[in-house]
Amino acid sequence: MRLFYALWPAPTLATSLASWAEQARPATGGRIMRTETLHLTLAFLGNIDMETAEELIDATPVHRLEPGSLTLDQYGVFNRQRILWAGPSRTPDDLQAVHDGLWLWLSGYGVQAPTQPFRPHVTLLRDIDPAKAPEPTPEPLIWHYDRMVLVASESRQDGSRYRVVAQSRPQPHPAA
Ligand code: 2AM
Repeated sequence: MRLFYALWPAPTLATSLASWAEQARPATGGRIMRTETLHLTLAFLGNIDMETAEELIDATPVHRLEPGSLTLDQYGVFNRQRILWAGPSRTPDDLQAVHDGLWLWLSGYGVQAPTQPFRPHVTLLRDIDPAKAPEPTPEPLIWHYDRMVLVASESRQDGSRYRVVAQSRPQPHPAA
């Protein structure tokens, strides 16, 4: 099973992110991501054997994620992957700690942490022309998160399909 952990935006935030994608697209071109599956990856696990996958599906609902907030205030481009994304211009310490704590927890399941640094982002468009500068950034979006989801990614002819297979226990949010 190809798995990843992600923050999954509430529908209103996902709609705002979709409008960021629409605003950028005239300049960059590219394929727009489906609003219902926009997400911010915390940990990409890759292919996981069924036994470990089932352990993670069982353990995720009892995992507590420290709630926090982040501000999406910039467009970014991954040139090589030809991706346009939305993300924070500075990774909040709280979110970095969530990422680091998650990988520590995953190491107990034998899943190896990546060597590259955490670059929090929500992919909005794929197959863009990376040479084309995005439009001016829209109004920043504040994201209050209180849980993470475990997602199975299935390759299809028409791209990847994502299925949420578990979520961590929602935590009371300090901003509420
Ligand atoms: P992307 O949107 O930048 O491509 C499912 O594929 C999710 O996992 C996507 O958010 C994707 O990021 C991310 N992902 C895919 N392969 C990855 C890798 N090797 N390292 C980190 N994240 C990856």
